[in-house]
Amino acid sequence: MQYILGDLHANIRELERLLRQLSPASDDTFIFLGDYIDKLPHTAETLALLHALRREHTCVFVKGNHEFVWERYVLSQEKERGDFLREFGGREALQGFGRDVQNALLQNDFSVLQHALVSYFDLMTMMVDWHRTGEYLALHAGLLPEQYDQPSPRFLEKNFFVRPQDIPRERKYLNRYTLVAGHTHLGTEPTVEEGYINIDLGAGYGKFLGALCVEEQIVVRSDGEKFPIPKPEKAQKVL
Ligand SMILES: [Mn+2]
Repeated sequence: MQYILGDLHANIRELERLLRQLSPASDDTFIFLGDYIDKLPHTAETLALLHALRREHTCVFVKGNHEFVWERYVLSQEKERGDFLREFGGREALQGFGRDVQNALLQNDFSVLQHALVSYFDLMTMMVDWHRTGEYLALHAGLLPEQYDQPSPRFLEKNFFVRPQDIPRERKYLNRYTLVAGHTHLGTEPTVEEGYINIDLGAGYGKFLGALCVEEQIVVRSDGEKFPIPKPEKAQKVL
């Protein structure tokens, strides 16, 4: 089986609950949709679990906007990126790291942050912008209209931030693939449209984590609830 998992935001409790629901076999694949940390404080434990999972399973780590920003901030030393992290959960992410590391985010001390978050930046070296599997294109947020017919879209910053209302959700990528995205928490049940499925079930807000099972066309929520993805209605054949 292949499972596409929504935004984690360090919600290790829901990740562990969901893994218990899935009870994965060793040849199962996990495709994560990004935003691994920030908002909740369990950074180190979450990253350790992700590294453990990738040793036992094939894992695909899609990059989220939080990874995009942390990378630009710490590795490219773009100081102005710190504002986003301080506002959207970076301070919570560093709660378990002690005062010096927490201050490093206030003072743009990149070497301290790079050292503290080494397992995060290790994971980032494996990340991809998007991943195609079955009839799905897994990505963090969305495509831009001009990318819908590009076989290998090159992501821009906007791809990691785009909101559902700005996505042509009835349109399929390459006329074939439905986008599977997170990034915007729309509700505690998946949102399913012709060309767009959202599985951010709110783990970053203390709610649920969801996994779309590619083969079974079902979303499993971390509390065990299951949501079948309705098959697209076939066009009526005119006799
Ligand atoms: Mn996001």
